Amino acid sequence: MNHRSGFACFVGRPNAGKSTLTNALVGSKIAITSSKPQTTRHAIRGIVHRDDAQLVIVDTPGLHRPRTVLGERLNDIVYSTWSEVDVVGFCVPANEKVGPGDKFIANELRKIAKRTPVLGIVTKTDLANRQQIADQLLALQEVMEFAELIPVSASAGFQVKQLEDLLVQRLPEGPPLYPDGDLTDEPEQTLVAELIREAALEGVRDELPHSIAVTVEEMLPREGRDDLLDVHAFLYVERPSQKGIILGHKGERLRTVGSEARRHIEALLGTKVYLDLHIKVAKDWQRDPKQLRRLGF
Ligand SMILES: Nc1nc2c(ncn2[C@@H]2O[C@H](COP(=O)(O)OP(=O)(O)OP(=O)(O)O)[C@@H](O)[C@H]2O)c(=O)[nH]1
Ligand SMILES: [Mg+2]
Repeated sequence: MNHRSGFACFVGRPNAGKSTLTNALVGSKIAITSSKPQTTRHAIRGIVHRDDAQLVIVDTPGLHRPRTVLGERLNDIVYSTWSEVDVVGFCVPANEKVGPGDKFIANELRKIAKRTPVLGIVTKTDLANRQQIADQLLALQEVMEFAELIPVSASAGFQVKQLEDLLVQRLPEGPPLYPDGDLTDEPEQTLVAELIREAALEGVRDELPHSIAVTVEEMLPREGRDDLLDVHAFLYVERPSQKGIILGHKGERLRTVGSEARRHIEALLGTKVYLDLHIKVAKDWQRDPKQLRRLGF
């Protein structure tokens, strides 16, 4: 049997379950997830290794109507990604109506569908009954023509393997693109910053999730110790009032965020971590190209 290798990408509205599905396929948490829209802010590659294939999944930000420069940047990432992959998965949750946002995405995808196969994926089937899932598959079929249609649940592990097979079938023949065992090509520093941002997203509402950005300034083994890593990070917000919310009463919220993030970082890196986390205000960074560049956008 010939070995296949190549790229797939998941697109869909914010919150459709793209990152959760990516993690389920890779079998490891490489992308952070949350119930807040626009959790993913860059294209994250996750790698699925099989004897007969190597499938690289590119998880992208949710496609949405942009309201800030950041929003425009996020959409640009999506457009530039799906023109470079071998197969696209269009994700729509089973428990939400197919709406104008999905129709907009379908219109965009139709432009590439001649060259690149597009699979229709109904996600989160554990949140819907059989009839709703069947109706959703029909509704999705209305918006564009798909190479395949498949319902999945990343949380329940339903049909994740089947989806993997469908994606692999669309890859060209070729040798592996990444070393055996690599689950992502994200730098450790980026993964750590994302885990901190994920912890900070927990329990915040309204505009605040969008205003949070995290940078890891330094990661160094503690001098004289080989079992402890010092991580120095900044958590950015856009306004002083937001700083107060993140800090919480006597700094209690920030401490919770820090210890939650530390737990995940220790699990990821397999070492003890001392997390030094400070809040900074970067006024309206989402709308300021100069600050966006400094934050890596
Ligand atoms: N019940 C259930 N919830 C799911 C499933 N997949 C994702 N979710 C939840 O849906 C929410 C959004 O999931 P994400 O994977 O972050 O969605 P996304 O499409 O990557 O979102 P953006 O990065 O913001 O575009 C999270 O709260 C997930 O836990 C699923 O199969 N079942
Ligand atoms: Mg995501």
